[in-house]
Amino acid sequence: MKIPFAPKSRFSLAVVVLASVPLSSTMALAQNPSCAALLKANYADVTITAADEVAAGKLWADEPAGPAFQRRISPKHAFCRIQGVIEREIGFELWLPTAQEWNGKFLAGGVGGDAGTYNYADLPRGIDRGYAAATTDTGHKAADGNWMLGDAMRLPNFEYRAHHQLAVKSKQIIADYYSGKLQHAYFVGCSGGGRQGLKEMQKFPEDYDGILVGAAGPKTPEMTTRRMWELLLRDNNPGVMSPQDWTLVQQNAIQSCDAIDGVKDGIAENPRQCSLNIDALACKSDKTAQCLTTRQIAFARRFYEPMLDENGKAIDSGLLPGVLVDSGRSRLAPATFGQALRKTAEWDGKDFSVKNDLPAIRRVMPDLAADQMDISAFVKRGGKFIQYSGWMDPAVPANMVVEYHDAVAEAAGGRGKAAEFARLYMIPGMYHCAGGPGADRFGGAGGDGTSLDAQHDLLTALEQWIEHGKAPGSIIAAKMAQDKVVRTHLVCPYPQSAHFLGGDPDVASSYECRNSDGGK
Ligand SMILES: [Ca+2]
Repeated sequence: MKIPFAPKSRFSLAVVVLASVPLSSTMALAQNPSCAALLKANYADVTITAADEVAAGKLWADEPAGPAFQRRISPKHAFCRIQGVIEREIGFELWLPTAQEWNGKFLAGGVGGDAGTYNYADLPRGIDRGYAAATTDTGHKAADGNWMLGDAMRLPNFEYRAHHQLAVKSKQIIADYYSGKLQHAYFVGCSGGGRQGLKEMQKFPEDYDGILVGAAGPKTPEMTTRRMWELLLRDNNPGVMSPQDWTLVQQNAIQSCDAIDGVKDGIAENPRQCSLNIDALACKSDKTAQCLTTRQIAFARRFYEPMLDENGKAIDSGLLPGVLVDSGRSRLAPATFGQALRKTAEWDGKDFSVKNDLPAIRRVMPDLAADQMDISAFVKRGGKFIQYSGWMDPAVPANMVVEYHDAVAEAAGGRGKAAEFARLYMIPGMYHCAGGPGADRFGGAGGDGTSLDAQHDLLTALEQWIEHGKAPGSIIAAKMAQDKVVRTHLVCPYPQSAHFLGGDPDVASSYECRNSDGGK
């Protein structure tokens, strides 16, 4: 169904008017389509609950300073804000720039964790770049801690359906609103939002031309199992390791490899070259802040080694040396194994078993995994795919991200083939999506880079690749403090990493990209 105004006839009327007025009046031609009229629009399975004109810079009150992806930013440009529901529960927002400012493109923003919220960082970013931009809560609200026990569609909506629906419905509304052809569609997201992007690329290759995802866990069932296993391991062994002890393990590992990149700065460019070296930390006599007991060493080692099931079978590749073991409590893991699997909100974790629970969750949530290696359908359409992740991410193990990239490359016929459509940037010293000692601002999900060119902003790099055939190379990431750049760093496309050449270690131009074997 079309919305109840006829943009085409309106525009032809404008052309008639144009013929009889001076040229300077043509700016008035591209009037905005009616935002309010969308309230009465009729799209199958879509309920539009609000359609409001928002003036430039007037969406939210000022937000306190913090990482861009946690802020709610008011677009600097006016737009039409649509809020609505797809099917029964898939909440969504679609923001439409003015007809004059629309760049002919669509940008969707994913949301992380257990979703239930909107991506209010990439939507304003999209509007200010001229995109029609959309986001979905994936079919439930974060305020409902027991959402997995509700409507039967919530699990498949969360796994993959909501974002496909968002893409399909948004494209229909955009086409009608502007009465114009959509040129390109992009997806950006981090963490759970990254997984949503992988899923779109794998399952609905026609939805997006460009996918930009960070900290995207392809093997989410295994990753969620690890989160649960870690959580229970800590709960069942309270106080074995203090936060200072974990930091000791981390710093000891970083020291083993820090200088390999040419500069001892506390950051390992490629932590795959590091060793855990944990036995060297054994106390000679009494426990001090600088050493660990035998029990502590055995306990800590389990977090870094591959997770084993009850039969001793390795389920993953473990955490890299130098990663600080996360002491946070996942909400998603207990909900997945309690609510989704055992259909209860009261699960205490006592009967958790890696051997049984991992296959069970694969059965109950068959589309939670986003590890399809063959993405040829996406590639054949001209699709391009940029992935990034923090080498020091404790939640989405870096090994898992790298292994997926390698598997996609292998399925495509080798690294050379994969380079035609895929890039992976592993960010030294960065934690989950952002944060950590490394430079973490480069225009991934959550906000623009320090300038809108392909070297400082990954979304621009993806646009350039798709729209102008310019393949991305190394990028320059910035470390921010109080909204000022305090350091820049060269980030190389995997499998390369940056090597220090001399000069100021806090400036990207003091580095060059090399392969791990030293070659360029
Ligand atoms: Ca270093």
